[in-house]
Amino acid sequence: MTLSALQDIVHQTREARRKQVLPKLTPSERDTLIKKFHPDCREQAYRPLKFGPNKGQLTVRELAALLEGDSPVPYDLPLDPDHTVDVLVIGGGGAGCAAALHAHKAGAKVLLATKLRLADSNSVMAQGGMQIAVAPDDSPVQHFLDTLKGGHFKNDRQLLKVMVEEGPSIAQWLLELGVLFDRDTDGSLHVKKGGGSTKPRLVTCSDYTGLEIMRVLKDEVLNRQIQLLEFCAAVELLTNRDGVCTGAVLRDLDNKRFIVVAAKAVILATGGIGRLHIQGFPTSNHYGATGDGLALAYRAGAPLVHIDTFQYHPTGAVYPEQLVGALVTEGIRSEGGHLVNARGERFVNELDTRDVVSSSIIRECEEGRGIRTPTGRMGVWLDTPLLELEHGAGTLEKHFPAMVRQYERYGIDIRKDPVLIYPTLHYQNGGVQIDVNAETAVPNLFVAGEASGGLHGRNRLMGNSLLDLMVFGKRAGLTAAARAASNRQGVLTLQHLRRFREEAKRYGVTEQITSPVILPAYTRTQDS
Ligand code: MEZ
Repeated sequence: MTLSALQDIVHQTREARRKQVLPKLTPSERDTLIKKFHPDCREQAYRPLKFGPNKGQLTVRELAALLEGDSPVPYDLPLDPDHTVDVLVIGGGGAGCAAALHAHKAGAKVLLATKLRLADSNSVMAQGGMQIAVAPDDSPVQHFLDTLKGGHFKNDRQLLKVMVEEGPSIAQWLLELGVLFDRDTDGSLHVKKGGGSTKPRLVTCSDYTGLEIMRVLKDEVLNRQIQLLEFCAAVELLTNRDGVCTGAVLRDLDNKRFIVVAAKAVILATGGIGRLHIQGFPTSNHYGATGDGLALAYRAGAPLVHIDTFQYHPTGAVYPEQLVGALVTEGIRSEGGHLVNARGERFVNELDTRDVVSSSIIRECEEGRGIRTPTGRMGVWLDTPLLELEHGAGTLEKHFPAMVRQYERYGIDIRKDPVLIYPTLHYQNGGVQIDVNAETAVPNLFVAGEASGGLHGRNRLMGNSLLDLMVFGKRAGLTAAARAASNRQGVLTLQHLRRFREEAKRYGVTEQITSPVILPAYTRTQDS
């Protein structure tokens, strides 16, 4: 059957579906669904870590290999610093920029190193908004409760309290810097409702919220002339003899040489892990999302949390082939878009939490109610034309201009035809354990943004990531600057690496990958 013949069922069933009210799943139905169909629950995808701070804990095989991998840095590398700074920020996305800006404003000498270009990150690709309790009938307490429920009550409550309480001041900061959030006709910030939330709480910039925020933050980093090293990937941390972080070794990707940075505090803001393609999943993440900071922190002795849970965003594009894995924002479902199976039926409350919605889509496909794409993948429909019917012609162009264009390039008009989607690897729910100031168990080593863990529990709510990285980027930047002001530069050693290598040997781990991997294998040329 042609794609357009398959699409007919969506058009034919639209009117009837509009009237339908879907019953809510009970907590036990939700649990059963997740256990049966969520990729986190596939036992064969996991193995225990053989050594290191999380020894014995289960994680996916791809992450286990990364964490147990060996450093590319030789133990006898001369450690004469090429740069000496107060605060070294590693990562040029939202968390890295926020950290660098706040540390710099507090008076620290800051170096921001990033393995691609400034702003090449998942932050720039965030589409559907940022959760902040700014609406008059909303509150940080309500935001706290929604997030806790969404995270299956496994969230670190101290981190969560800080995030929701500081949200409104972050919105104010971004507005002052010049971020153009969407407004209602009375001038107040427009808010949208995301999955798992009881109130509309997403502040947005159409469907390119992250791009707009990063436009401003990137500009700010450049305008303040913060020292910047692009195409320099962090490959190892440096510590003193007591295990305190004292700097990092970078790899200059252009000149293929190591760069040694001495720093009184280091902030890892290296983002996510999607490009490890856990369980073979396509990803919505940018090419640099290879979990580098996790490996570095682990080798230096920092424990990770929630390393067995990942977020598969329900609506990744699954057709056309060029878009496979790309994010189709939850904003479409926030505005009423239906998920529809091959029989023309809705099968889940589209605004349930992502783990529930993704599990339902996988169930439909595994139980024979999915649609085979022309390139042989499975998916279900997202009824985008419904938004034109519900909210008026022009809605998609007005609220989702990026998506309209993204599909137009491949001859698909989402105003007229539904699109095929399937869950895509989107986010690591866990990461390096931090305290409320974003500091890890390794003194003077901070982690902010997606590389950190605990805040989101076992399932992040839409829009909480952009807020997370602003709040903890700021806290990391300010605390690191204060630490730098009161500390001397510590000696640079690779002793933690020697210990790590000895431990690997003791536990018989000899077949190690080189870690971090820096870029996915399919992007590497022979000489890189
Ligand atoms: O926070 C997210 O992951 C997000 C806003 C994604 C989206 O669907 O747009």
